[in-house]
Amino acid sequence: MQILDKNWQDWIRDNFSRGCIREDMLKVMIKAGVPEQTAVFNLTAYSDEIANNKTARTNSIVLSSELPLNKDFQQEASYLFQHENYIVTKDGQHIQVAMRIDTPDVVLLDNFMTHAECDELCELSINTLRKSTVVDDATGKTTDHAERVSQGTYFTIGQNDLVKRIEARISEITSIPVCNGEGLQILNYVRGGEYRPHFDYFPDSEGGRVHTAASGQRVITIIMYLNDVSTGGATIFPNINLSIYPKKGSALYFSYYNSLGQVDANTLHGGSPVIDGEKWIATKWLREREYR
Ligand code: PD2
Ligand code: ZN
Repeated sequence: MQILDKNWQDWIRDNFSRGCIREDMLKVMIKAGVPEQTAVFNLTAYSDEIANNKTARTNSIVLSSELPLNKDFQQEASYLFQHENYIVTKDGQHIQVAMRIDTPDVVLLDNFMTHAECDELCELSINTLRKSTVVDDATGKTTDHAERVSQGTYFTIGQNDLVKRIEARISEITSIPVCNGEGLQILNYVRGGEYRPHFDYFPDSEGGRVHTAASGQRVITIIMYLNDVSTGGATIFPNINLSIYPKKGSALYFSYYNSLGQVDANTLHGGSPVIDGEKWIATKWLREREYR
């Protein structure tokens, strides 16, 4: 993505410092001939820089620049959600942007999947559920752990028509190619089941590097809620006091990197215990590069 010249950088800085509205600045830039995505990229890079300076002062967000990334993906993904209240996908799904937070980058999408699609995904996975595991940070190996009480299974990329449709929808809204996705994971929590707070990106450790060597880091998570849960089972972000309650068909999107390639530790998240009923979700993790 093109970094604009010094005149434009000065113009962006001056206008932000005068309190101008980002959308108005975008219009002026487009009118002056700057391609829209370039304008969005440069405006976002500047506002992220300000946000980082602010957060460094308040110390409320832990940022680390040790895990460099291709930044363009995140820009394009955020761009879509900033400008639309509704998204109609190519396959005709009417998705509603129900909630967004900019830092960390979290978006709740209603009606991401139809109820029939949710039911079909559960039915297709019920016979292959196995006890879930976690990745050991030190060794990179998967192990059983009390941190994660659920059963799960994976679909391979494009395993069936439904999985292909969901993957295409995710790719369309994030602008990240289908091939960068890990296989769709299905999780089923029964009463008492939980997933204690964790990061979805891999740590910068020997164990973490085992997982990032081929395809790079995870950059985005999308959790799709496949049923309504009677009590409990919210996805929680403890650092920012955010709880998202499962709603059949909705999807929670969050990305972990800002435009400078810094990871946001406020994406720490977990699945709180299911108190009554059960909980079904599908999780998609997207990588920097093709997933191999
Ligand atoms: O079940 C959840 O809400 C949840 C919470 C945290 C799922 C995941 N993480 C995950 O699949 O990574
Ligand atoms: Zn997670």
